Parts: sequence; structure tokens; C-alpha cells
Amino acid sequence: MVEKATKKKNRVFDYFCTEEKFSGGVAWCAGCPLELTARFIPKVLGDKMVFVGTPSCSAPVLHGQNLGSWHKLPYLACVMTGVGSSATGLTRYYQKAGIDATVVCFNGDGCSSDIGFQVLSGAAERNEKIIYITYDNEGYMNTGNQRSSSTQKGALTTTTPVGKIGKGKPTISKNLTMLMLMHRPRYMATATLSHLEDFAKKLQKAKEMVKEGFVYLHVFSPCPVGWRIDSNLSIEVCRTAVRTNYFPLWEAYDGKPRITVEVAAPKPITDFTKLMRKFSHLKENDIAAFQAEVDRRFALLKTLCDAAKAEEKTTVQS
Ligand SMILES: Cc1ncc(C[n+]2csc(CCOP(=O)(O)OP(=O)(O)O)c2C)c(N)n1
Ligand code: SF4
Repeated sequence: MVEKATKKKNRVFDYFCTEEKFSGGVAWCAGCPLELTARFIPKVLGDKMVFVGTPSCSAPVLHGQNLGSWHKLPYLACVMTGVGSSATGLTRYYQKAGIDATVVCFNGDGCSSDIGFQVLSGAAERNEKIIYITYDNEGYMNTGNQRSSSTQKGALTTTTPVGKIGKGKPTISKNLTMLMLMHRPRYMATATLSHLEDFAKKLQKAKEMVKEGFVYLHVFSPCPVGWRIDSNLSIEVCRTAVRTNYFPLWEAYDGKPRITVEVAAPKPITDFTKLMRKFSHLKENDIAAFQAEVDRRFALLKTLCDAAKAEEKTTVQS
């Protein structure tokens, strides 16, 4: 058992022994999970990758902002409305020219779920050989924590204030992972930094499956500044999101989902909300509605997982 645990640890550890692609003085806020996520991706995907990004919190590092904030990877800067289509052009050029390179879009939820959703959907439907990664910090963070369609109901943002009239965001968040599942990409998965081994496996699978078609990864990435989280708690927030079923970890080949990290006894959503101040105004009935939404979304996922399992059994038997 001890041996198994050691081996497991070493597998993820090995990635950290590879060359570091980013400088030390990157321009992300203290405790932002984006930094470790961006550093980790090329460690698993390898050198032959091109980042495609948009104006966002990742841009000051991926574009480069000052002498201390840089990386060694090729990078294409796109407009928020066109990342899926620009990545398509780049991928097709590489295919035609016989260049071995993986195109990796790396965008915030504002780009993926709102401004660039149409082109993301188009690229998925055309089955372009792209790895598209959404880091979900549930808002437009680079421009000052405005709500996006991925912002959770009730959350305090600068455009959904809390006061005499405002009660935080009035509508439920867009369920982007389910929308992407309905596109039936060749491979898709959810991931977060608290479960690094799971994340690494999914990146490895992404690297393989992108040879056959579109790959979508959705990475839960809390924003310590906008969510009002102490900067030492970001990974704990990721872990609690998984343990409460707020952000279940799963993957799907060709639209058939499977949970990759089973949570035997999910914790109540209050374990998650109490870690940040963006939900501190929620009343008991708001929390009950929040819990019901988490349960509803998880039940939907579970139903789809069960259906995929049943379909697999039928196919094997017949
Ligand atoms: C078409 C368009 N609309 C708005 C903007 C302004 N803008 C720049 S960065 C940004 C926030 C992007 O949010 P998101 O994609 O979620 O990434 P994050 O900032 O959270 O990393 C916005 C709205 C823009 N650059 N282009
Ligand atoms: S604003 Fe939030 S998401 Fe953006 S770099 Fe800072 S902590 Fe990270």
C-alpha cells in the first residue's frame, strides 16, 4: 500500500522535474491557481504545443507584460470572439504543412461560455484537432470581476452587487460542461489542481485523443481576489468543490461520461461557500436552493453516466 502511494506520488512529481517554461516573476495574483495550471499543462503535453489565448487574466503572462513575466512557448494572441476559428486555421495549416504541433486554446469562462461560445461550438462540431481548455474562474476577472454566464447564482460580483436591492447574480450559471458534452467531442474532461494525478491523466489522454478530433477540458480555477478567498486557500477551495459535488471530476469519450473521482459521502455546499466571501450574504433559503441546484446537476451527470454504462454493456453483449 505504501509502495503504491509512493509510486503514485512520483508519477506527478516526475512532471515537475521537466524544464520549467515560465519565468519566476509571472504576473498572476498571489495564490491564483492559474499560475500552477499554466505551468503544469506544458509539463504534461510536452514541447510541441502552441498556446492560443485571448485578453484575460492569462494574457499578461502569455503575451508577456514586463521583463519579468514571460515563457518559452509559442503563443498566438486572438480576439475573444475568434479563438475557436483562429485555432482552426492554425491547426489546419500545421496539418497541411506536416508540422507536428498541438494547438492548445487556453481561455477564461467569459470567453468560452459567452463571447467566444459560438466559435468554440463550431470548432467542436467540425471536430477540429484542437485541445480547448477553459479555466473557469466564474467571471470576467481581468476586467474587474464582472459576472459571466458561468457565475453562480447569488454570487457577489461588481455587476451583481449586494445591497438594499441587489442580492448577487439573479440567475443560475450556464452549465457549459453539459453543453460541451452534447457536442460529443472525441474526448472531454473536468479537472482541478487539488486532484493533480487525475488532471495529469486527462492531459495525457487529451494529447492522444486530439490526433483523432476535438478535445475539451474544463478546469475549475477559483479567483482568490474576485471570490474573496485567502490566497493560501485556493487549492482547498478546489478540493472542497470536488468533495461537495459542486465540481465533479469526470471524463467522456464521444459523449459517454464516466466519473473519475467518486465522492462516497459528499459534503454539504456550506463547506464550499464558507471558504469565500462572495457568498457570505446568502440566507438559509438561498443556501437550500444552491444545494438543490448542485444535487440536480450531479443527478443529471449520474444519469448520463449510468446510461453510458448501460449502453456499453448492451454493445458488448450484442
Ligand atoms: C470582444 C471583447 N469584449 C470584451 C473585451 C474586454 N475584455 C478584456 S479581458 C476581459 C475578461 C475576460 O474574461 P475571461 O475570458 O473569463 O477571462 P479571465 O479574465 O477571467 O481570465 C474582457 C471582457 C475584449 N477584449 N473583447
Ligand atoms: S484576478 Fe483572479 S483569476 Fe485573475 S490573476 Fe488575479 S486571482 Fe487570478
